[in-house]
Amino acid sequence: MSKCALITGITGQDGSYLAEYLLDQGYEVHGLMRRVALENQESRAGRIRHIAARLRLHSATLENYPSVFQVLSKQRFDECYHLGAQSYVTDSFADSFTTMNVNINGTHYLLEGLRQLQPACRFYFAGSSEMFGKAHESPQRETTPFHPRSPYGISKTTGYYLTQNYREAYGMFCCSGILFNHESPRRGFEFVTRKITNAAVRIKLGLEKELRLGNLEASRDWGHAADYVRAMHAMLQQSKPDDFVVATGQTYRVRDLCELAFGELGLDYHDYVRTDPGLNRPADVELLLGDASKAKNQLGWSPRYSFKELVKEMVQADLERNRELQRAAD
Ligand code: NAP
Ligand code: G4F
Repeated sequence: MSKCALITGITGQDGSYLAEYLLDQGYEVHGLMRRVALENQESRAGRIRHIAARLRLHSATLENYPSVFQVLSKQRFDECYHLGAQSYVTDSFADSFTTMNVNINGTHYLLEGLRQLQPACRFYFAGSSEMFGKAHESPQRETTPFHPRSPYGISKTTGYYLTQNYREAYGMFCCSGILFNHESPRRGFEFVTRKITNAAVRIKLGLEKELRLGNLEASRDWGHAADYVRAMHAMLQQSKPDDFVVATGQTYRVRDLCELAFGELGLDYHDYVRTDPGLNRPADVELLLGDASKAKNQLGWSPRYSFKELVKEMVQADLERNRELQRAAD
């Protein structure tokens, strides 16, 4: 019989790649999706439109227990991938209370709902390298102490400890993936990779003149989302629940990303990128670099995409999309 999985955050970048991956593995895939007030519902859930007919979507929010409870009451799941979150660090400073509510309480509601209704369901929590924050050592691994630098980082650290506590206190199969930054052509436009690839393309096409960015010296360990969802799945196939760092082991500055993305289009980023102090965060994470040896050794996981391939794919996808928009406007 095929396995049944629930994905929270199925409309997001990772949710869409994970849904595709699980469908390919023969899973029955369910997703939790909240209602949003859009004039045109066609533009809703664009990342999963191509697979929507194969998914079972449940209307719910992570913001209250009854909403989560009603989804868990009507369907039995073998695995639950909890990806739903307010995931944008900048916004977590602007609206820390929503971030805390969705990311901490949402995780707690789901864990408690599973404990009450489906304690055998395996649980994946989307932890983050933002938990390391002002990192105490480099590279960061599973044993590196946490030092979060944003409301988002604090919320994810709390989610990590909730997940650990449900594993230790109730014997549930609960895992946290401590994932470093991962991107793709489906990345939201507010994140720095997509902001850069899209702007570089629009400058190349004569649609924009410059790109304003904040901290160009911040370094991140950037991988591809399609690689990282394989690690999430592998964690829940282990004989024992555990936590894993997922990263490429290479770090680049935002500045390096600009050079590569603009260079892909034959442009020199110095001519177009302007720094804007208004885009700096109250506290930033300066350097992230992950050591994924444990995931490599125990899960047999390693990334397939290089940083260069990732940036190239994102630039090409933005080029095609912007050209299509131009054609449609003509
Ligand atoms: P994303 O694209 O921002 O997707 C977030 C998802 O959460 C969306 O489906 C969103 O739904 C949903 N969501 C937000 N608030 C919700 C609520 N109140 N109720 C129900 N659903 C809600 O994020 P992502 O990049 O795919 O990341 C997936 C998870 O991994 C997140 O938890 C993120 O914090 C974590 N993470 C990401 C990275 C990374 O580099 N991408 C690294 C480490 C950890 P809507 O479509 O309705 O907004
Ligand atoms: O792309 P970012 O917004 O990603 P950030 O803050 O690293 O968070 C992402 O990765 C985390 C994993 O480590 C996830 F948990 C989280 O959900 C999210 O997916 O910013 C990356 C860096 C930062 O240092 C930021 O200050 O880029 C710097 N940056 C410089 N100028 C900018 C900008 N970031 C954004 N978003 N926009 C700018 O204009």
